Amino acid sequence: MPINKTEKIWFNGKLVDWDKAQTHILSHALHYGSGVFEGIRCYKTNKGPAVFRLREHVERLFTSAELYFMEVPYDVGEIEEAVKGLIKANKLDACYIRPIIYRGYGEMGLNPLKAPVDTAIAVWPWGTYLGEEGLKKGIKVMISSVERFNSNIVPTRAKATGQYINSILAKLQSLKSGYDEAIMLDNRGMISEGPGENLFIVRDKVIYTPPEHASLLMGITRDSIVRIARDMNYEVVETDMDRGMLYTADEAFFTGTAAEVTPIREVDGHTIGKPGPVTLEIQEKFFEIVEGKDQEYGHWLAYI
Ligand code: PPE
Repeated sequence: MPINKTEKIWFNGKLVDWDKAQTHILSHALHYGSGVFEGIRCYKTNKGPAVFRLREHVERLFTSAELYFMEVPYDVGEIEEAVKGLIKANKLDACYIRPIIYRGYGEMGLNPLKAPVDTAIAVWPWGTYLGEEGLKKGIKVMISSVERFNSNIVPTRAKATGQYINSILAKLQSLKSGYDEAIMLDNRGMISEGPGENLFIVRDKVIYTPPEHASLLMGITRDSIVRIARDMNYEVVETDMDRGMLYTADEAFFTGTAAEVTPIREVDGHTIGKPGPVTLEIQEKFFEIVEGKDQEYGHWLAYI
């Protein structure tokens, strides 16, 4: 998806011009994937721009850094303020937010401890991740033969740049096979998640989603949807799922910061159908909440 250029980028504590936010080609992270990042969204509300669950995202960023022994010269509060200040400086009322902490230029080789740790935050207006049409009508997915890594390979709790080559392979396989997106299985053959999304299914009005031990990233949208659905009196069950459970689901949808709530209409040629009532109800509620129209969840929004 194209990046829509804005004016400023926050880079190691300073606001720099977009085109000047550059790094050396011998940066450690470019060679070894030694960076951690977040994807956060800021929505337009009638009280101005508001960032959805900013605290939780920044905390996950620090958890990711810790898992890779990265010493971050900022704290959670400073990064939160930096995000807000940057959105203000770029005069945006809605945007995607991409903080990244990475091992920079100075050392080569697998011991990264002496390489500098650089921190940057970029913000730009970003549309629907899986297409406007996908969000409305649902997408076509395949179960990929690319297996999801497990936590004995790389920490599944971390959102590290290098970990995404696994996702990219699954995604490309699905695109080259004529699908919109992939679903990956874990090392036991149980359903894990999409390359950049968590998965939910609905059966007889009960909502199911794979558990953390299925090697998935514990999505903040996933957590939000579980809570929203329970507040709407749905039963939500975290359980291992095999592919048959997915193929025969009444409804299925992906969640994620970028993907928001995207319905799935087909898996490996099995028709799930057009977005169903539970998916649509949850999707509608999600957008009401992020757009500041539901006071009950007001504490999830950080106003600029
Ligand atoms: N699983 C993975 C592997 C993942 O990357 C994401 C977010 C999720 C689940 C959902 O997590 P959350 O956003 O906290 O609900 N993927 C981010 C990056 C996507 C990209 O293409 O880059 C995102 O949605 O921002």
